[in-house]
Amino acid sequence: MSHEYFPSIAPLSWNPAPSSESASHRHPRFRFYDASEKVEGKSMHDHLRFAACYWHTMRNGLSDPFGAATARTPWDDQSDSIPNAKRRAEAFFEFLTKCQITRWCFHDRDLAPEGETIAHSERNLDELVDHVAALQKATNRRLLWGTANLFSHPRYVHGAATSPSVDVFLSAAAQVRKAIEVTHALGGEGYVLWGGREGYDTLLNTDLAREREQLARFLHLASDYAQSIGFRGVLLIEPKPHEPTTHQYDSDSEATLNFLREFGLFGKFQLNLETNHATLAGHSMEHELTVARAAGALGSIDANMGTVGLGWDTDRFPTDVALTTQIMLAVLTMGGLSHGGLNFDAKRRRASFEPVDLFHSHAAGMDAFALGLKAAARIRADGRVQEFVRERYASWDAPLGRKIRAGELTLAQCAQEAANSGTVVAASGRQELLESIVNELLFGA
Ligand code: XLS
Ligand code: NI
Ligand code: NI
Repeated sequence: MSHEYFPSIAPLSWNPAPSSESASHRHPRFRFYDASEKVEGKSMHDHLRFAACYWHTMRNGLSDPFGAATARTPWDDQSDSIPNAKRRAEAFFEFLTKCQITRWCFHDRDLAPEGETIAHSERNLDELVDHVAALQKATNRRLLWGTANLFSHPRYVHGAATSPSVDVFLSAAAQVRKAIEVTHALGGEGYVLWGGREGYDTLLNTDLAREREQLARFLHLASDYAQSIGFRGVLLIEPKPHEPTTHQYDSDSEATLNFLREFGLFGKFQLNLETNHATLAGHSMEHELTVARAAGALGSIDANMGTVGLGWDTDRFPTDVALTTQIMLAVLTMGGLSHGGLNFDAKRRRASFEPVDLFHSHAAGMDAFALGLKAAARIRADGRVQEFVRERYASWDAPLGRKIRAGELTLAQCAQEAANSGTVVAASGRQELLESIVNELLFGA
């Protein structure tokens, strides 16, 4: 890379000293993320497995439904040309390197412009894939996951796999076949399917049962294809309850896992969970993570957060330490993200439009996760919360509880035991005390 795209930005480093620079002059840096620092015997870098996404970082002009794009992107002439697409990729890999982000994610159409025909689109993509393969190698970055954009083009207006028209299903199949192939070629650790328009707006025009079957067929085809080309990465589904459709079929962890079970897909796919999708579904992120973990299906995380009071996917950078603590607690409890990562599926606010804000925003998210990781490790080392949970269920580990769990008692025998044991005494759940212990471990020191 001869040309420098962010000449005024020095590579970010860890500098824990409080800054005397005013916020308007401050250079991006990390106050809490020290890639090499060990937590529970493993480096922060290896715990957190950060990734940046190509779509928000390079392709989001920050327009909103009421106003035009504001992002300043001097490297981008806004054309659909291949040279412009290549420049963007070069700027992106410089950004990743300076920001100490080792991994990245993309949609096929973020990277290369769609052509007139499928063959033309594939040629465009191949040209860009060759280019980013060289950039990956030169900068020592890795692909966390790839995906296909099956929601922007007007042909997908009624859905992709769940379209009422076979020809749309076929277009989507062509796109996913190619996207899996290039993800494999780039050494991707995973491949994501987010059902952007796999849902409906009104049942007056929709055969729901048929559409769910179509989606299942599509997922079988994708999984079979990935196998057939020797793709060893993990296939991931990203639940979201709505937006853009009113009802999306893979609405949350539980619904998606049940969908997989119903159609013989369980075990073939894991979940990629996104905080703002969890909250749109009316859940906390820790609920979604825990449901997936209980099924052994937590694959990867799209790290962002919503905005209280705004009922849409605002994709803010995750700067809330209470949130990052809960996420890292789930990750540590699981024993780490083996093939997944923390992908910043996040965008700067429309008013943070300078190139340097790309660095500030990612650094803010990385620092929040560094703090969350350490806080989660403190909660685990302290042990009071986990001990409380263990004790709360202790009767299930005593002989009678074990027998019931093993299916050795009938309902009538349970009733007899109840009669023998007399009055039931309930114990307090102590929620507020536990919340206070967590606060003590977050902020006490
Ligand atoms: C949109 C989704 C999308 C997926 C990839 O809400 O989060 O960005 O992560 O298609
Ligand atoms: Ni996402
Ligand atoms: Ni999203």
